[in-house]
Amino acid sequence: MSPVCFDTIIRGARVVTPAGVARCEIGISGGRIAALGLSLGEATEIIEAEGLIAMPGGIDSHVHISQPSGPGIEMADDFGSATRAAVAGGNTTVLPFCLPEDGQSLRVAVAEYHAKAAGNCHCDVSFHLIVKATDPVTLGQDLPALIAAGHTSFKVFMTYQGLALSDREILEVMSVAKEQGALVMVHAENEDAIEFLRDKAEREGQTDPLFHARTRPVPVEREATHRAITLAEIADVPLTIVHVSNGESLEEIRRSRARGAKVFAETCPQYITLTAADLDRAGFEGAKYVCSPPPRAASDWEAIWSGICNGDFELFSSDHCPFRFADPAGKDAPGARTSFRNIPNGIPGVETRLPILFSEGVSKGRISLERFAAITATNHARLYGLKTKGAIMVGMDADIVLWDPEMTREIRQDDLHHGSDYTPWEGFTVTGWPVRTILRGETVMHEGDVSGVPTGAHIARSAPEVLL
Ligand code: DUC
Ligand code: ZN
Ligand code: ZN
Repeated sequence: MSPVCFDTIIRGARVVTPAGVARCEIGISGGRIAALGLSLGEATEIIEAEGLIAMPGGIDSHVHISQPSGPGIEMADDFGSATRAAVAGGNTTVLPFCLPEDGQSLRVAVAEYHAKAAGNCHCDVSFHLIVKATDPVTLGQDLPALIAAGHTSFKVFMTYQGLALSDREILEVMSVAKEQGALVMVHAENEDAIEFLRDKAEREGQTDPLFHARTRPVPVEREATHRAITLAEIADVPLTIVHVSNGESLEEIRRSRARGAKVFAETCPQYITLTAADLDRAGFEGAKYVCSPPPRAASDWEAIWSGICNGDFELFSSDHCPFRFADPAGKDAPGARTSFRNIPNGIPGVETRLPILFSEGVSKGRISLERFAAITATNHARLYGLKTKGAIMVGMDADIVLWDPEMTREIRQDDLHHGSDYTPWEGFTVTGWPVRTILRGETVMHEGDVSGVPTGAHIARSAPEVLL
């Protein structure tokens, strides 16, 4: 019998599979994982990976790219720069949100996002929808058509003027999700409470970046988390609470699960590494850390870690929402220095999500390699209907990232690939670094060099696994 000939064999790595960690070779053919075994034979390309760990390529299911951000404000990343940063950070798929401009239909917005992404992506992409209008065309025509075309998840907001939906509207959206087979994601913060606190802070002259955090305290998020889950129970749908920042909101999620609610939870690096004190840095530096929900207290890190370690969080995403700092189209927007209200809301993080969790989680012994793979890739694929992604298994897309678990580096803006001019993690030391990213069998990043050719594709998604 002639030896099997693969396109590529990865040899010598410890391989993280859903069945555990194995020392084996990975045979790749036609962009898919064709075999896992001890001695696979011949291949056109052999990747020697002795001392490295082979993980499923990261899936970051919460990023914002080229999103409309208000008059005169521009996101720091387009699809080229965001996905270049994504693969440099060990990701092979990202799920950005599609936000319609005011008055624009969701269908037209999705078509525009496809046009912006086409031919420019270094990793695969698929869009969540943001539902900000609940008119009959959006709910009765656009959403069903877009879900049928593979956009099987959407986010609703409980905060921000122009975006926040009422409870009734959220129920209407949830009922479309139930009928059409999609998963609802919720940004849970109480808009009225925030506006009350913001007006009061401004009246009292408390306008520095820190007051972004002070006017969005934990109860604002905890109450909305409870309400979102209650609405989902009334509508009888599962839901994802995104960017959970604190222990009290997580407690609401735990209590709801104990009574049978189907709730999934996501957290992000900022909630285990940053605090509200970062928004109080000298000068205008605090603006670099303005995001919502805001970073909390160090005591909340422990609560979030308990949820990461014990499985309460299915998802660890970046919430990459990048603005430039020294830029009037970014954090230094007109009025931003006179009130926190005018500071664009969001921080960059798609490139640093995985190294931060690997270092703080795996290298420090808090979580296993298997749990890392689950919350950075496998669960994202299952929850959001990416059938061929998220696991090193025969038949899956050969989306693989090779980690050097011993490499220690300082995160530095100068080394990053994103379009922002700063990172909130400047000088943060990590142990464990992604050294090669492989997308559908092809190396797209090696030792920090990202391939010049953007080979990423749009992926139409199936129904989320929880709905099947
Ligand atoms: N919510 C997000 O998910 N990202 C950035 C800003 C926000 O409010
Ligand atoms: Zn949000
Ligand atoms: Zn977000």
